[in-house]
Amino acid sequence: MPYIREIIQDGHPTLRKVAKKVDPKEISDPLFQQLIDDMFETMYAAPGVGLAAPQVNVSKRFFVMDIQDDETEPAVVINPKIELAEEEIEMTEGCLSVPGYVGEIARFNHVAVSGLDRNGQKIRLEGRGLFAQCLQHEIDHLNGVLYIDRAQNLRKAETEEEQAIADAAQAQAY
Ligand code: GNR
Ligand code: NI
Repeated sequence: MPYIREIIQDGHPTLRKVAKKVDPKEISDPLFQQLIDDMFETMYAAPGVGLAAPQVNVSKRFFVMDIQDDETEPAVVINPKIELAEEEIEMTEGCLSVPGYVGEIARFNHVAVSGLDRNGQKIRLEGRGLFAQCLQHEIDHLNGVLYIDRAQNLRKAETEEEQAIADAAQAQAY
């Protein structure tokens, strides 16, 4: 059964490490599969729209994501690589490892990412808006980067809209 893991917060050294590539042979390991299930459980409970392995104190290059709209499915991306990034814009962002805060950050509005899925098969995800933003945010985590490093006007979430973004899962309502 999946269980909720502890999400580590800004200040924890694991969040600042460059995470290690996953050996494709490890993907079929039941412990790795359990970790993926636990990360989904943890992300949905938070709630959040994405969760990178370093946030549960596992310094490996993969993340789970579910922006919960009609066009996209939950995804696991292992050893992700950005293949396309275009149309830089400013977006409002939050992070489960920096609870209660939001800030503005420059992101690409359209990205494509390749990697492996939980069966070790090659995948390519492409999307816009929150989907693209989330992909970039999760890949930043794998490189030891938090959005607060680059954010403008970092502030405590105060308006309902800001709180929804800080409480993440509701972010797609915008
Ligand atoms: O749940 C999340 N919501 C969110 C909203 C705007 C921009 C980025 C995100 S990612 C965040 C979950 C998280 O911290 N993932 O690493
Ligand atoms: Ni985050």
